[in-house]
Amino acid sequence: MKTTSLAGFALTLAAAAFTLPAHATQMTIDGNFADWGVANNGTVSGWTPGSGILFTVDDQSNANNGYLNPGWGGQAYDAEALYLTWYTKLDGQTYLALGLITGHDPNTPTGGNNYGRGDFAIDFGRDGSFEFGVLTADRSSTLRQGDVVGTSNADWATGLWSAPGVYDPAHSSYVTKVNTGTDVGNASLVISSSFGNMGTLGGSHWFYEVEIPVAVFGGHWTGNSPTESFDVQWTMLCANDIIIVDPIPATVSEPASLALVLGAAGLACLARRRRT
Ligand SMILES: [Ca+2]
Ligand SMILES: [Ca+2]
Ligand SMILES: [Ca+2]
Ligand SMILES: [Ca+2]
Repeated sequence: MKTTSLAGFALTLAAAAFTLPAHATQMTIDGNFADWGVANNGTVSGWTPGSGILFTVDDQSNANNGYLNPGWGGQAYDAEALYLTWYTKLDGQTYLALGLITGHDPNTPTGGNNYGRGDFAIDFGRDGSFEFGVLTADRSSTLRQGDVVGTSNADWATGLWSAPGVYDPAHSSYVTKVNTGTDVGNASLVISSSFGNMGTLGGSHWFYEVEIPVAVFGGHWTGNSPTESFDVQWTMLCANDIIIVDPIPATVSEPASLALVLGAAGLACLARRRRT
């Protein structure tokens, strides 16, 4: 979901590296984001990760009656930043790593007007159909935190909104957590304790750090690289705010020669046009 930026309340940075380096930095899955190049130093630039990491930043606050997108809730339901990279380890296995910063307390119970944390949702082909979920909590007796689950959209719970600002839980298509599906493997997942001083808008924050062996993706990923474009998104169980990392097609499928011809400026134009 591309967030509309309203001056004075929302800070939106949407940026992506155009290529991942041949040897992207390997992450340590420990709940610490220093290895991503991210810093809670009270500045806007603290959100920006190291080179070779794809990312979206959408830091909001309680301003504007706490409107996020597509719902409300302010800082307590703010999905703030999502980071993505992949790398091949010495064991020859390639891993997809995700980093999420949110103002949503992972321990928020679901009940009354409160909604707990959701799962990471992966859409290969960027066609609105989510092929995999990475579970951030136990969802059934067999689908447990850290599991990677093969899904269709019918396997997912959905949020409270049918469109931005439209409360209609019966018709929401915003996927939130995995109810059912096929356990295809295990990710590493660590959720940090709370921290402050992230960006300039204040509030408490938490960091989710995830590493997924890409072998679980089957034909969607061959060797060191994905075979098709994909999106990763995260939200909480109400889907008040949704954050998406959207690797542009050039990142994963454009021939190197074409990328060289177009250059960074050309790719930026493609990215803008696709988002309109
Ligand atoms: Ca780390
Ligand atoms: Ca946000
Ligand atoms: Ca925020
Ligand atoms: Ca798909």
